[in-house]
Amino acid sequence: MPPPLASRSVTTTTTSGEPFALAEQAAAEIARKSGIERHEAVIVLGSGWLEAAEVFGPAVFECRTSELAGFAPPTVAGHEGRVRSVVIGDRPTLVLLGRVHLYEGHEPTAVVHPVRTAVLGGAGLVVLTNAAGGLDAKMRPGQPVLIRDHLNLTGRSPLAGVAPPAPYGSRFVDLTACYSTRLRGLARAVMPELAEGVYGGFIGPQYETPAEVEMARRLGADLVGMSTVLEAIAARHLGAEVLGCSLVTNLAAGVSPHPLNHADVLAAGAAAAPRLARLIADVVARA
Ligand code: 8IG
Repeated sequence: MPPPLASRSVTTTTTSGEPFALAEQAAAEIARKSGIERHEAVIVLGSGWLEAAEVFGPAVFECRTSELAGFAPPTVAGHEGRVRSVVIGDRPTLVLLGRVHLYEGHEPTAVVHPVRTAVLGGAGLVVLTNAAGGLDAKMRPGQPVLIRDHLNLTGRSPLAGVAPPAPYGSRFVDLTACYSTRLRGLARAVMPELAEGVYGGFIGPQYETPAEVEMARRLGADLVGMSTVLEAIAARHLGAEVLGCSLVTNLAAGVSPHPLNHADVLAAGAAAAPRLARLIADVVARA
């Protein structure tokens, strides 16, 4: 028998136990606190995208993730740990301001807990944003790239461990169309010049060596980053449609003539993010 939910600390990171029950609990807490029974979409704002949050309109509800079951405290500058409710089109939408990463020492279950919470709370549409390094010398800082597919180079999975309990689907989840063709089409209808690429997800936190960047490129990656892939897997496992969008904030090591610097990455994101947030709002409204 699992321990009763009430015995769990609300700040526990989900390193073991019942990640799905904990996400159900957090979803119920969001519904109760916000007074909104279902949020139909969720937008995860990664580093550099936080400035764009206002573009989604006024918050009808907001709380700290520390008030919700199972959310790990973020440790990175630019990742605040708040959950906001907005209305996009006529769609109640959760905006997750900040995420947690494997490189902070969190387990995959903790990394995907916010996305699981949102999907179990009704979000059939999951938008994952991130900042990424570009592997193509023609890419420019500030350029958005739609994620067409990914390479999970982390060696981790949110579905490893105890099999998901009923009624959740098999952990042997099909990822043939991990990033929705339909949603990518909607995004390109809004912004026809939008590039598409394959996202290589590394564990980080160090940036790659030039040899690793060359490896990723030969394996088929167009972008490299430290997030997104585990969340996309968890969202697909729960049957949600996923849209991924990277903001290229630097050319990856060996492609860039300059050493990489986290402050530059954040600045490039801040400058470009509002326009991209409008793109995402348009897709959510039309989806
Ligand atoms: I922004 O060059 C950003 N995130 N792994 N490599 C990896 N992650 C990144 C990079 C990069 N730039």
